[in-house]
Amino acid sequence: AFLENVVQHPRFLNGEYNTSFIDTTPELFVFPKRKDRGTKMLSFIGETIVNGYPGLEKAKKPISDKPQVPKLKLTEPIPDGTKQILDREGPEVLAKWVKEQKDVLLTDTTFRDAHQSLLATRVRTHDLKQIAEPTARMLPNLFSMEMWGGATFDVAMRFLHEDPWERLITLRKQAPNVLFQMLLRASNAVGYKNYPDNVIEEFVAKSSNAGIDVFRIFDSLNWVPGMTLAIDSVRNNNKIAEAAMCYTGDILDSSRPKYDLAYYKNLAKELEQAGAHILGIKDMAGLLKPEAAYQLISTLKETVDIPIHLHTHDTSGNGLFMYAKAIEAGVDIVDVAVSSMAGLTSQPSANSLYYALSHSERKPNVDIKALEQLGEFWDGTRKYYAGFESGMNAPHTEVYEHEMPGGQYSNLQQQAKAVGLAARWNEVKKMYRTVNDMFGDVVKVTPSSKVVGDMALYMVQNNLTEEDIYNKGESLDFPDSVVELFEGQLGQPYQGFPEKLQKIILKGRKPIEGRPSENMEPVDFQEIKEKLFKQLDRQVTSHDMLSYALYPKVFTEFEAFRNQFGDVSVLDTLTFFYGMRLGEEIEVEIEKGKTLIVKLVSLSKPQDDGTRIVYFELNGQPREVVIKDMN
Ligand code: 3PY
Ligand code: ZN
Repeated sequence: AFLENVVQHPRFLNGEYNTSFIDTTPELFVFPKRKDRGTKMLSFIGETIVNGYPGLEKAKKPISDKPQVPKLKLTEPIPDGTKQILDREGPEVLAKWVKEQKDVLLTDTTFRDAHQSLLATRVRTHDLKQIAEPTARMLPNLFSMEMWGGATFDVAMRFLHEDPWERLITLRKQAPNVLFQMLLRASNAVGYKNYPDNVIEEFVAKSSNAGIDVFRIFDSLNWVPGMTLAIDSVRNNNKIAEAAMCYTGDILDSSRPKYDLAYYKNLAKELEQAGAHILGIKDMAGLLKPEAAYQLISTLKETVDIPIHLHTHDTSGNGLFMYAKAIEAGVDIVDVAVSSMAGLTSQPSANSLYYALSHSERKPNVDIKALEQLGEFWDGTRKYYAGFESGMNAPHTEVYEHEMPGGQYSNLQQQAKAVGLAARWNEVKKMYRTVNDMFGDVVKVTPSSKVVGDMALYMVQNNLTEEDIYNKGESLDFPDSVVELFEGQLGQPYQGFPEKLQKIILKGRKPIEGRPSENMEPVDFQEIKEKLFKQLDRQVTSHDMLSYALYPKVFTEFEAFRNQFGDVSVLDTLTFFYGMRLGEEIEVEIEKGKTLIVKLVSLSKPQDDGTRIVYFELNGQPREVVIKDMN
């Protein structure tokens, strides 16, 4: 067992050991306890049957056909792609290669932003891994697949009870040919606040090891000093630093000159100088209009030497028209999603773009039949997640007014519901814009967008108008996130904070002006390791340490959950969300070659103590679990 621990240890596998490895790695001597995976799993299924999945309306388990996975010859080698260029030649050569391509290149966001924006980030690894290899085989000419980052890290642990690192490693094995891309919130990593510098460095290093090749780095206030450390870290790992500027406002609206063409031109130059291999334009709300896109891209192509990668959300319905103009102006790469996961708050459809550009010089090199087959798979898979749909079912031009990012719309709606403001959602949206203007017209993207949302909810909930804030702000208790923003804890907005409001919000506290992380102690990973080792009573990996450093509470709860229910990522998605029907039998592959057969036999009425007994058969043997009925 000791030897087994050694050879399976992540540090051993990563080659990060030296002669003191055995001495300094106490977890090698911890041998796994016999755990009854079957019982843990039945407890989880029983819990879901009795109490439902938190956040989903309790409903009968839907009957659904298995989504069609395209049939492919899996014995043939997976064709080489951009990943091989990077690995062989490095990021500079890759960037040069991108610029030389005549056809527009594509990033497929289906595995990340598309479901973050349409389905509250809830798509599980179980489904992603059905289609990762087919995607790699069928779309080997993609520039990249966006896999990770943004909200996936947090949501994976918090709601899906699965390890985001395991997801990345699993998918990487299945798609070895296309660059994997992630969204990195610069000094906020994959969280909502600034972290110490060594957390960012360590996070980038380990994400690179685990499979990320392209890091799209942005700062939620477009503040370059907040981005340089992340850019440097990516470069140090020989990966691709895509430094992104977040697009807000409208460069062609002369009544709103703050974010004009000159602003983006300067920013682009600064990012190139800061070491970007690629310039990203992150149109997180989908505000970039077609003619503005043409002018922006034409100007930037003359301003910087690095390739330009454009990201948008199709909320307004103008996404493809905008892309057409950007492509005409020479943009190198655009973000799209597979048809059935595209449109509305997600990215424009790859399939539609293919047809829109047929007979054009820049037609993407992509197999439309493959896209259609992948679309079929996703059409079926999306149905599993119907409970997380936002209800938006037509293009939504209001976005030009409220400017809410695609990924925030349904989230803020949920937040509003949770505080009893469901019926006042329209007011919240209007207030969101009012708050933007009060804050001095700020860039709104995670986490700054969350602050604007928090303030809007706060004002609607307390029936406060803009005047109220100025007149009686002294006596108001503002949300923490708002105070922190005005303190400079997320960095500095372009042209500074509005002074009058800042005074009201800070109530005499002094704001900081430098990088928030400058004054932070580095995280002591050794200390975390020892702490977790005691707490978890198992091997602690560098991934565990990072998850903890970023999300201590979420990680701790995730571990407690896993202790109680085991690894629930092995369950199929409908069972995970809805439990089982009476008499139903399912197969669960708990590890390669080891399958459990679970049958739900019956369910007792609530007993005097409020519990119910759920009767199963596990591999033909009767088993029961007792679950407290919370309804
Ligand atoms: C995120 O940071 O999660 C985003 O997707 C921002 O648009
Ligand atoms: Zn996005």
